[in-house]
Amino acid sequence: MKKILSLGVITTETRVLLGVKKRGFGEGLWNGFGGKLEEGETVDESLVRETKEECGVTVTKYEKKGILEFHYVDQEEIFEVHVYECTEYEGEPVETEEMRPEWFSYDEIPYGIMWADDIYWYPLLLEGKKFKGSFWFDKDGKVTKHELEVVEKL
Ligand code: 8OG
Repeated sequence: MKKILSLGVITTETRVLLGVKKRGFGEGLWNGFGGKLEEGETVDESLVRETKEECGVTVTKYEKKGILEFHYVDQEEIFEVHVYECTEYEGEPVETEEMRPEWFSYDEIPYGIMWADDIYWYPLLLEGKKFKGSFWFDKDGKVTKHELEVVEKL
């Protein structure tokens, strides 16, 4: 079984907006904004809703840049995460119950406190590339195997 999730990275020319997750899956890690799809929802709709819930802004311009599959040892379900770059939004980022947002310049992205796959694909996203990949994690969240390719279209 596959579970589809959205993940949006808000970017400017020099910085990315990340949020540190305050609870639940991935607690303590910096990540983009997004999550599961509610019933009847499209991936785009989930991206917009989750981003608003997690950091208070409404993304108004976004493009799908990647599709990543995550395989975890202790979960039967494969997570299929649709990664978006969001370049315009309305509102100001605020801390919510779920996340605390902060801007990072491209050369200060805190990969050491992010999901272990992120260091592989953020650089592609920030270079404007599109990509597809799969990552396998061990029980400690380390990447044991991965496949990643740049694609013309998704
Ligand atoms: O609804 P919830 O906040 O639990 O959604 C999890 C978010 O985290 C969603 O945006 C997808 C994203 N996510 C995973 N796994 C991974 C991962 O291995 N790496 C990264 N960067 N994001 C992930 O669910």
